[in-house]
Amino acid sequence: MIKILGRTDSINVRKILWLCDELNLDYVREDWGRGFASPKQIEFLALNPNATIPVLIDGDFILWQSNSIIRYLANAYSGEYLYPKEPQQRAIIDQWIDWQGIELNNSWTYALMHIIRHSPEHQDFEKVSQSIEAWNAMMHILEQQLAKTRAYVAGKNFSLSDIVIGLSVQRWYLTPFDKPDYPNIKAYYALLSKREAYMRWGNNGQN
Ligand SMILES: N[C@@H](CCC(=O)N[C@@H](CS)C(=O)NCC(=O)O)C(=O)O
Repeated sequence: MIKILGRTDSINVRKILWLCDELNLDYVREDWGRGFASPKQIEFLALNPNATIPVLIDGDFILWQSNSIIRYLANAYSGEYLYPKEPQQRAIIDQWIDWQGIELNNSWTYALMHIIRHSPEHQDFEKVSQSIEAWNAMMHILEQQLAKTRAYVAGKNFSLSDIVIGLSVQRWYLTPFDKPDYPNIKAYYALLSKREAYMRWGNNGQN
């Protein structure tokens, strides 16, 4: 049985929950992280020395890093339609998954911590506006990509990259600041919203 450690209001946990629904996988989940059991406990650190959620436990196999976990689940549980083995198709999907985890995620951190989390360590207004500018610039890159595909991030088919980017689009819409009008992102959001699992874990009001 697959076990997922992490609270459901975490964007990185929801990547895994969404994928499990797409793959019809059964799992059990335990609440860990902010507001629940602390990932700094020794018991948790033995599973993930970073003290972050999510962690996946599959039998005696333990894995952390949300984007690695979704790749593993797609590989292990008949997810080839979401993560094709053909090298170039896979590389493009990986490119966008890594872009989400590195570039996009880094752009929003300061703004999110200020606007949504009200973090006392993120009160420098200059840095907030730089973060917003960087975040919108990243979303412009996504807008241009979606203008080319006219469907999903990596092409005409829904893939693993849409899980990480779809949740990120939801975060961008839900965080209040001035945003450019990006019609292709809007259409993408509407397209993803036709999926039951996105409505459950993505477009569900959670930032
Ligand atoms: N790159 C990591 C980031 C993990 C991460 O930062 N998780 C956040 C929640 S989204 C966390 O553990 N926060 C601390 C907490 O909830 O106690 C991943 O994708 O798994």
